[in-house]
Amino acid sequence: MQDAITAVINSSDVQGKYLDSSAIEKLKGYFSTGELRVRAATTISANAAAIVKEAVAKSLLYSDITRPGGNMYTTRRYAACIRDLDYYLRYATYAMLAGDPSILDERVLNGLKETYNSLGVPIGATVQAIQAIKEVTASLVGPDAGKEMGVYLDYISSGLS
Ligand SMILES: CCC1=C(C)/C(=C/C2=NC(=C\c3[nH]c(/C=C4\NC(=O)[C@H](C)[C@H]4CC)c(C)c3CCC(=O)O)/C(CCC(=O)O)=C2C)NC1=O
Repeated sequence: MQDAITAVINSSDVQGKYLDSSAIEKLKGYFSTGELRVRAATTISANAAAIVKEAVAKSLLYSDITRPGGNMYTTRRYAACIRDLDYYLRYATYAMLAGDPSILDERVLNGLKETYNSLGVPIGATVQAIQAIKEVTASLVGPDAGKEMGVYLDYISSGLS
């Protein structure tokens, strides 16, 4: 896993140089939003179950997916779906704190699309639910932190698509 600081240092190290002005700007941007990130992560973790529940209500409930024959039908599969959405929210929060998406590639997206395809989990509906999480989260943490969370929730969405 990488974060905004190691990303900047690694790329300077590869070139055998001290940090140049664009690297310094990246670090400044990261440090100046540090408090925002920590505050958003605290709010999200205190409200995670409610965020997922509201996102599911906005995107999946009362659709064919929750009826017999749908991939969320039966309590076991419904629970698996909620659990997956909770993973996406939690890992997006980690990535937002780190200011870097690499943890998403390593722990979430690796092999996920293949798993979903082999189990018949609908990717379009999953992406809709992730987009609903993005909206609900932004309304809770405010536009600046919401935008930052959006970067990582979009990263998961495009990794699945
Ligand atoms: C932390 C990283 C991580 C991820 C991301 C993860 C995902 C993941 N989701 C799974 C299943 C599943 N995922 C879903 C999800 C959904 N079905 C729908 O119709 C909805 C659109 C959607 C929710 C938004 C369902 C229903 C299953 C069970 C499918 C089945 O067994 O038939 C499985 C198969 C094994 C299992 O059932 O636990 C994995 C590995 N596991 C991990 O360890």
